[in-house]
Amino acid sequence: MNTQISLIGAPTDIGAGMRGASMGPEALRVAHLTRTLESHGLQVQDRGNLTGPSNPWLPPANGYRHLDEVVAWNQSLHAAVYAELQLGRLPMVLGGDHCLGIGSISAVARHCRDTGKNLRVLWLDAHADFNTNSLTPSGNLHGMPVACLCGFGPEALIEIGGQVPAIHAKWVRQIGIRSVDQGEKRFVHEQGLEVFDMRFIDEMGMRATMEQALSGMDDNTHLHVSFDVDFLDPAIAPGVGTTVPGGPTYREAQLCMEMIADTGRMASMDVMELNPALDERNRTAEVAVDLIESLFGKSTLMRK
Ligand SMILES: [Mn+2]
Repeated sequence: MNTQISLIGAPTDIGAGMRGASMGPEALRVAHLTRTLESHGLQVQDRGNLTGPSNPWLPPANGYRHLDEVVAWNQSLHAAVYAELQLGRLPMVLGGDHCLGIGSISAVARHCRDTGKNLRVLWLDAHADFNTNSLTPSGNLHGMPVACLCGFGPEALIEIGGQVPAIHAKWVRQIGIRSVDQGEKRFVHEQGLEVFDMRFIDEMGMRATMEQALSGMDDNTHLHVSFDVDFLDPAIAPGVGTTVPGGPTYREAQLCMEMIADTGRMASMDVMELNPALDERNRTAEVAVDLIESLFGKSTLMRK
């Protein structure tokens, strides 16, 4: 795996229904993200924070809230992630709300086109994030990034990566899903997204889930992990805007991350939706850093 990591802070809550995810990047730094990664021999460069429009906190227009501002943030993130990939580094986006997945993953997809790689996206989340402006109950764009990446959304967003759609639904594996809006559910089925929901994890276990989600990759696969912190059960991760009970436990989440690390193919990632305003003494940031550590190969098990 690439040991040259670039941290890119994207401090905004522009696509969220609650304020506070804009403080996520700093909370991850305060939880010793850099030092922790360095302790595993990784070379970390913290590129600091991107800047962009502030949150005007307006109601939706045409089913989208803050569309212009979401476009601006994602354009800037797209450029930053693409630049790091071109330098041969592993970009780690510190969100920020999950609308930023559009800029991040469209850049990864563009890099994969340049280099002839096959993209696999692991979407760890309580939500499918597959809404459109006609399906969404809220207009919050953090519920729409996967749909936008697959070509369903406003032009200004779906075109950021230079090709529409930026990715295909069949490249995506969603894990931990347990809250999907009615219309969104139908659309997920129509588009053939592969979803490993909590029912699946309950019945099959995290190990079989991850074996399936990670199957079919090879030397030419670029694996992107988009980690929405609300993937985790709120008992271990209360500091997110949209908690949904019944998520993976600490051990299940560790196993998930360790199995991703075992593939050695992760080449870019996002950490999204951490909301320090709702956290308790930064404990959710600390759990997130702990899990990121496992993503980079820290094993709790005594293995040779
Ligand atoms: Mn999400």
